[in-house]
Amino acid sequence: MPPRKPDQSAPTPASPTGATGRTPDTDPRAQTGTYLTTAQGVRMPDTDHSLKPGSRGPTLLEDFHLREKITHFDHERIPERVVHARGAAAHGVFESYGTAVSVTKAKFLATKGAKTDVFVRFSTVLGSRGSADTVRDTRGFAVKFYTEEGNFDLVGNNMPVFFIQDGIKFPDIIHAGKPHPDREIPQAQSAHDTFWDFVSLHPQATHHVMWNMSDRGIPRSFRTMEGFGVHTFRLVNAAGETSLVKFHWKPLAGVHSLVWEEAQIAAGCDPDFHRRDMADGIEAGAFLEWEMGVQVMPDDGTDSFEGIDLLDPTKIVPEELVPVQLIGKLTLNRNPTNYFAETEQVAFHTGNLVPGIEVTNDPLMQARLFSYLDTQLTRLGGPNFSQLPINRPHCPVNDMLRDGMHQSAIHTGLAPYHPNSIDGDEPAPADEAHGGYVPTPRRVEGDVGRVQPASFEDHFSQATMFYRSLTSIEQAHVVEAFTFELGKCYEQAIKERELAVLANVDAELCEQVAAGLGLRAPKGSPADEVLLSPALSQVVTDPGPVDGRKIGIVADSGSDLAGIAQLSKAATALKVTPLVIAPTGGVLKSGRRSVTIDRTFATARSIEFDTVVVAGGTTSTDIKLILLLQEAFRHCKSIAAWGDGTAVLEAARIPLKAPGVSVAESVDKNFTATLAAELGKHRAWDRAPKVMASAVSP
Ligand code: HDE
Repeated sequence: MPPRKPDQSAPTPASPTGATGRTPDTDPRAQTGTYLTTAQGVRMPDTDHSLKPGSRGPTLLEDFHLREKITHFDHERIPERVVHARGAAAHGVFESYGTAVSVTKAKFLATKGAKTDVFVRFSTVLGSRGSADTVRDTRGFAVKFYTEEGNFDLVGNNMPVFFIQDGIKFPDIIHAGKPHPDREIPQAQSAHDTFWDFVSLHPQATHHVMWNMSDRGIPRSFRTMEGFGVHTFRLVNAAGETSLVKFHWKPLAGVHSLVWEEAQIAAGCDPDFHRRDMADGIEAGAFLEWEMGVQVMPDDGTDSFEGIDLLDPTKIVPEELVPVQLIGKLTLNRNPTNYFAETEQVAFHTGNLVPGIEVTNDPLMQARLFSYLDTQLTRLGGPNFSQLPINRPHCPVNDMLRDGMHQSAIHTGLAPYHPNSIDGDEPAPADEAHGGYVPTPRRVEGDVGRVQPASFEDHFSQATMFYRSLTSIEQAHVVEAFTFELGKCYEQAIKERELAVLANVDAELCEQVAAGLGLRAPKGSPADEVLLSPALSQVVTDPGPVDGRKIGIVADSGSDLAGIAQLSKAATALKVTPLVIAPTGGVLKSGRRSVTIDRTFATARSIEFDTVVVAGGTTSTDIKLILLLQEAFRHCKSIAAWGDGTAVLEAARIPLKAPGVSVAESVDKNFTATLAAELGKHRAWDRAPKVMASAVSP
């Protein structure tokens, strides 16, 4: 073979901000040099005044600095994602337990102890990029694994099922869920006519709608969300044996949600509630953690398991039938440096697969395999977005793709085609033995038609299973959510049609929603007996971990500062953030002790705290504090006080004997242990029936 041309030496590498490797500062994330320059590196003496003839003259076209500055600004935005526009992300690591070796040859899963870099983006589906975090919606849970065999993207959600069974309906459901096309309202909501028009006309959406109307639609935090790959994947092990698999993410912090009123308050008080929570948690060392799990079903040629069609994305396989086996741990431990460069420009794609992980014929999955790359060509402005730092694989790439907008690689060689006799016939195709992605043969045959299997026609049995597997408080929340959302619709026919759908899920559910709407409950034919799946409920009786939670400590000038210091220390040791709330900002002092105030009564709102504790000696009864305590009580959060701080609770009319209300003489080990246990249960749900029935003050 002739050698490569001798004059094709590599150019001196320079980062996008001019680092050439010759300066001490070669970090491509950083700006280089200390002087202000143009994009061409020319130093500028003034960036505050445009170039004019005389101080009152018009601006000159020759002002290259002005033109460059404004032109670049004019193009700072890229199209937001058509769905999942609102998102937040973090870097981390995935460590394999090695237990998946029996089902997959994918090295990052099969090798015990293997550590793989990841970037994970969480999102809502419907809202625009600037919409609120806490709206009722499905959440995206997209994980990019930078494996040694190439990038694998698991582009999942926090719910295991989807609204539609065939990807061709995706534009329809999204057009229905997005704001109305005339006034562009409501933003980031499903509580409007077009959404309920669509889902009431599509019984296939029922199961997913049940999840959205449940507490899963309003997560407490990204760290308390479960994640699901949704579709069934085909995994292949080193011996070539295949299995059908559903992916799960199990949060170590447990699965917890907001209550609806909290979600609504947060949407106004802190629209960044979830992204702030994640960023603050990581900064405080309370990393977000999940275990990855798989449900493994035999690949026996039927693509189904015990009567459940595994190609139907509106169905789950209950964990009681097929347990989730844990195969690794994900830890998110680093915040992005730049939102746009990383979170906005990251491009996930269900077609980013590595050897050992394959797709199935799920018709929703099939459409996704087309959609992601396609949408990204527009969103990221051309075909070279895989070269962006956040999208680059962390393994060798030699792809023969050339040119195109924003090409940033300087390819050498003359023969980007295969085979060639000029560039040493490189790159060489890799067979399976050399790590090539060789799909397992799967036979496909049939008469072409716009058809679906009969097994896709059961739309209700799993919706019924989901509802009946919830605890009574969770069911009450589902009833409230349906009543709220349908109550926001104007068209009577839509409400009635959705009630007819609910009548096929559960008669009592339908009756309660109908009562709330002031309508008659239609008769349906819900399943009498369904398998119950306790794993679907998120209410816990045993306290779980409390990492990343927030405790509000109410104090004023008379408070017991030693007790506050002790409580803060105990909280910090549990990776819980203590925040002192006082009438004004500044510092509280007593003798030689001082405590910094984190929030004032004006800046604090109950939604920020998982627990509120009134310090001994506190006497303030400011109306904003009373409101804060009453909200925390209504939202079934644990509330506590020590010493004469209990008087403040009484002023807020909080019954000291109500479930989840703890009082003590002083801060001691018992008191902090009780608080940790209450916090670990997430809410005092025993309080809920009375609160909901307005049977207790406030
Ligand atoms: Fe997506 N989806 N989707 N989706 N999806 C996108 O890709 C699409 C579906 C999911 O944080 C888009 O780059 C179709 C199911 C997440 O960047 C787009 C269908 C699930 C994210 C797209 C589905 C998802 C997206 C928009 C039906 C859960 C955000 C921008 C066939 C398993 C990823 C983009 C991120 C984003 C298409 C259904 C999850 C348009 C056609 C089911 C988490 O390509």
